[in-house]
Amino acid sequence: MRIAVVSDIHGNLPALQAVVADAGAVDGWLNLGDILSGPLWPAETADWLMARPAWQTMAGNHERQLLTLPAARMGASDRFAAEAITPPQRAWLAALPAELRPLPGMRCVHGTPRSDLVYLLETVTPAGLRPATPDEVLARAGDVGAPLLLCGHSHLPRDVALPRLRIVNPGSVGLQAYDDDHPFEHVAENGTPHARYALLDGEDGAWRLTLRAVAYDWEAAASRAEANGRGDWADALRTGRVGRRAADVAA
Ligand SMILES: [Mn+2]
Repeated sequence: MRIAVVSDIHGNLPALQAVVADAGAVDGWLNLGDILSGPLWPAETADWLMARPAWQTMAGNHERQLLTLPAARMGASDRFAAEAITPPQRAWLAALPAELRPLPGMRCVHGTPRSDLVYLLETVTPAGLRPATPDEVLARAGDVGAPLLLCGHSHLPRDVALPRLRIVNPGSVGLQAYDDDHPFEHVAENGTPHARYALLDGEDGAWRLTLRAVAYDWEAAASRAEANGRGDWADALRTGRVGRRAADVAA
């Protein structure tokens, strides 16, 4: 059995299509949320996913935010997506579950089992982002009830093996770097513009993981971000590193 895992697509449809082409024939797709928000192709990405009902898709914090926050309190990425999507697309988002249990022994969350805003495998400090310690990971994970936990949110591909729990973050399909100021200023950077995702091969809990990095037309995505006033996204899409900061470009 081969399962493909994606997360944090963020409206980057060409990156998603390149990932799908790279994966080839698989037995299932899991999508861990943060699907549309950003200055790229939110409506087109929604249509593409809505046409694939066999995919198991869940919501992330950005789906929750763009469905529930008043426009004045939304960040620029959520606002762009909220203004771009149609009522049927909004209804599709609203019906997405907040987590998935796609197979026995496998559980999927966006951030941690308790929060879609907390990184599971990284810790934010006043000095920036660092890998979480095993004790921090276990405290945030709680009683997972499954030996394999899949998570997203930080955009950083990781495979962390603890004594009775393996945690995999497939990385982000659509955005390889960003900056954030909660609870402290920090950046997440993968260092190259390639779309990230994961393949799981195996049966009955003995999964073999492959973390993939896929080339796509990131210049087209960066140009679109630039045209939509998001130089921070354009820099991140072209390089996988933070250049211009979100606070410096977002209205
Ligand atoms: Mn997220």
